[in-house]
Amino acid sequence: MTSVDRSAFITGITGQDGAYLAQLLLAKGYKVYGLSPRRSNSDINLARLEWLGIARDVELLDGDMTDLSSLIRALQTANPTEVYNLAAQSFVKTSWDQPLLTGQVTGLGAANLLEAVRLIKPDARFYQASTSEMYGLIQEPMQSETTPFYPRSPYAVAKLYAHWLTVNYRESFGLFACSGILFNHESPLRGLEFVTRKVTDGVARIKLGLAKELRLGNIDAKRDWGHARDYVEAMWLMLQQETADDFVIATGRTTTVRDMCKIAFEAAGLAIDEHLVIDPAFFRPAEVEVLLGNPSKAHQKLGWEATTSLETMIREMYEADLARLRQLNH
Ligand code: NAP
Ligand code: F7E
Repeated sequence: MTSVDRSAFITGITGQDGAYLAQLLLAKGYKVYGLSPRRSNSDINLARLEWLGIARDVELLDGDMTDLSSLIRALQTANPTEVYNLAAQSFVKTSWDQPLLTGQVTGLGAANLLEAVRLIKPDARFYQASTSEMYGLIQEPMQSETTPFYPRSPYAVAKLYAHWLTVNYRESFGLFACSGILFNHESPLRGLEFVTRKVTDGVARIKLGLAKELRLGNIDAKRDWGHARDYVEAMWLMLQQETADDFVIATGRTTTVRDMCKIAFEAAGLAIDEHLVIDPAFFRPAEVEVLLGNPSKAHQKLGWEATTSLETMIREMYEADLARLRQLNH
């Protein structure tokens, strides 16, 4: 198949991963379609695609993960060779406040899309955005594809449903359906509510005299953080294999929120103790205390490994926030 024959349909194309994945696939010569749910502020919604300079290079198709008929129509129009399901209500804390919406978009939304693929384009290769949150209350110190799951939030429960449904459609209907169990990955395009971006944006504000303090919740939590640009490459690699399979994508290093913060404060030349405030409002009803992924299978079978250190990534995010805030406040 030549590159011009290859086309991709991405749900969640306006999100962090969707934007980087669209950029990667365009560079490989794909025709890229994206699902676009109705929003009142479509200009703001395209901000990530604009930031990467590709907003005009992708074709957006109206539709919503909760509306099966819209997914069927979008697939009929796109007729893609690859389908990437990245759409979700993806903020864990919100999932306790909106558990039903999270279930409908993040869980049943994946069922809608799998059904649409099965009906309209069963030979398309399918990628499901699964998550390390499914390990939750960890059952092994280092989590791999064989580690049992123990979800700790409505988000993780919804993702577990979508994960097993992906496996089930592969086994039941022979779909080329893969699940990438991705550990946390970040970038300057990360939503402001997630902890890394909240920290780099907050530190940049303090540096510019726009804020005095940074308020966080559980800074003892540990995460295995990588860069989104590296992780979308793994999504694509999974769909290029001879057989469909599931893969853990991680760095193999875990760091506390506190130590991640220190990197950002050091980049700004600021003293963390003078600005960091612990605020119980940011604690969660149930916490995932520690995550550490084992990416050996992805390394062996996909030839994939993370290339960006946490230090490099946090500095990149801090510099991007500093530049953005300087421009906004000029
Ligand atoms: P994100 O920035 O929150 O993007 C989520 C995307 O889903 C947005 O484009 C959003 O559209 C779209 N969406 C939300 N509700 C929708 C609906 N009802 N119908 C259609 N689209 C809808 O998430 P991300 O960080 O890029 O993550 C991508 C995927 O990977 C998500 O499924 C996430 O759960 C999963 N994941 C992420 C990580 C991570 O560390 N980033 C790790 C593991 C798995 P709007 O912009 O219009 O709201
Ligand atoms: O929290 C702690 C918080 O919101 C990380 C999503 O992409 O990755 C993400 O989920 C940790 C948690 O990401 C604050 O309690 C402390 O322990 O950045 P986060 P997450 O919950 O790990 C997974 C893999 C996904 O799949 C999700 O979609 O940081 N933390 N203080 C805080 N977190 C936030 N957001 N804000 C704080 O003030």
